Amino acid sequence: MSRLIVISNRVSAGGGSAGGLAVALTAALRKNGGIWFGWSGEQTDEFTGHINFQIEDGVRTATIDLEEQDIDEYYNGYANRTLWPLFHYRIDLAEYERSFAGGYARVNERFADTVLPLVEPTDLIWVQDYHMLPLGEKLRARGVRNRIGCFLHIPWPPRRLLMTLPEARELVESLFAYDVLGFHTDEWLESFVSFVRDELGGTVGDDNVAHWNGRALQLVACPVGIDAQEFSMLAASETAQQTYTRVRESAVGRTLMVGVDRLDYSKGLEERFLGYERFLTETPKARKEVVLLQIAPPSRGAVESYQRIRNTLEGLAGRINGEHAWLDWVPIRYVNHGYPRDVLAGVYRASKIGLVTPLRDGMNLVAKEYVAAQDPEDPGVLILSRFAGAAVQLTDAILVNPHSAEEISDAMRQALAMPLDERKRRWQRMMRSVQDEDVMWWLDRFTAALEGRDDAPQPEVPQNLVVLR
Ligand code: GDG
Repeated sequence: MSRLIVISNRVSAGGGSAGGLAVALTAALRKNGGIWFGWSGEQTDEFTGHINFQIEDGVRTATIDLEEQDIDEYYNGYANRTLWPLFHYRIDLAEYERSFAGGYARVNERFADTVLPLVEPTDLIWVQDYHMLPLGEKLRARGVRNRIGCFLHIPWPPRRLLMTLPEARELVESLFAYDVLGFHTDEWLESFVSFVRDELGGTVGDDNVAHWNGRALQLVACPVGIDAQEFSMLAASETAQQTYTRVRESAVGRTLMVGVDRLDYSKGLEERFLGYERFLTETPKARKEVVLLQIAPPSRGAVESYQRIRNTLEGLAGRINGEHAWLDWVPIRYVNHGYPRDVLAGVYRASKIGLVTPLRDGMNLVAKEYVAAQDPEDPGVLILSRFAGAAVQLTDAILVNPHSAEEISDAMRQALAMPLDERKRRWQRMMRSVQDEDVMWWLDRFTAALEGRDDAPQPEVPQNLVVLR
């Protein structure tokens, strides 16, 4: 394979504490050579285009600093106050400001200008996510003729929602500068197709190639996975085992339910707490037999909607605990900081119920990590939102509508009562999917499409997927 130039908002080369995605991209870059390019996360008084090169875990990284105005308008602005809410179907939270759109365009130009001298003619360029959607177009405008692909890690919104964005049309048109555009699921891909057909007047064939204005864009649905093997090993590590024992002991014989999510309104935490409250009210018998541990490291604290969700959750956890706690039992343990991955693996394994109930999620890797960390002889039950991309693959989870407190409450009762043989049967099927369609599988499929190879491994389609489509 040719050298890869990976471009993403932030660069996180390395294994260890980095997520599966970073591990996979690091592995690909180490194998094929190349560069991982992005924002350093640092602020500078004046943007100079200075690139800081480093070697991290055998991978060459190149980062740039951004000005305060860039960070406000591009990162906190267009990326996280406009596109993130809109693409998660939350037009009530989306803010449409021309200054944000301007900052987004400017930073993408800056990325294009600085990465340009690093690109060699045979390199494959792979842009990651919603921060950099117009980058392909900016690179083409600078004469880049390489194969360029883009993978979107979040959902693609339905056409009518996207139409609320003042720059919707030009944003979608700019995507035709890419050779390949990847989504996690067919649902997101179909929403994109609907926009191309009905708003741009383009065409999309059975081969999923979109045509518009003389350009051809290959669309692929390619669900990201985790490094399942690594995660199962983490779950067997000493730290994980110590954590397992500690967490189990602290639950004193009660069933532990766990949620691990960035503190984000898309993750459905408020609705999850309300579903749990409903369960506590409706199930007095089971009440003191369970504990909910919610780990929610804060993110994007500079954005007001994130400050609001944090306050709401604190209030809600306080109310539920105040109302239902007993002398020796507190129903919700709500933790606002992050833990190393091996600790998380131990927590997942100690929890007989995994709660992954986003209102909308491109994929959701926590669901897959929970499955990979289970004890095959006594696996836990995954309660999963129908609106996470992961629900297409993990059909043996208890699938719920996260907006319905009743469904969440019912699912909790069903999970608590589930016999061991059913838990094993469901887990084995989910584990097979997590292992077979892991992060390297995703990487191979996307890069095969980017290279224009037609030997890309195809997804295994479970029988019941037909219904979901
Ligand atoms: C986006 C899309 C898509 C969480 N808490 C801690 C911690 N985490 C790790 C998890 C997991 C990752 O963060 C979160 O990944 P998700 O997939 O659940 O969600 P997003 O961050 O929203 O990611 C999503 C993903 O991109 C990939 O394409 O699946 O749909 O929204 O790996 O374990 N990690 C550590 N400590 C924590 O406390 N170390």
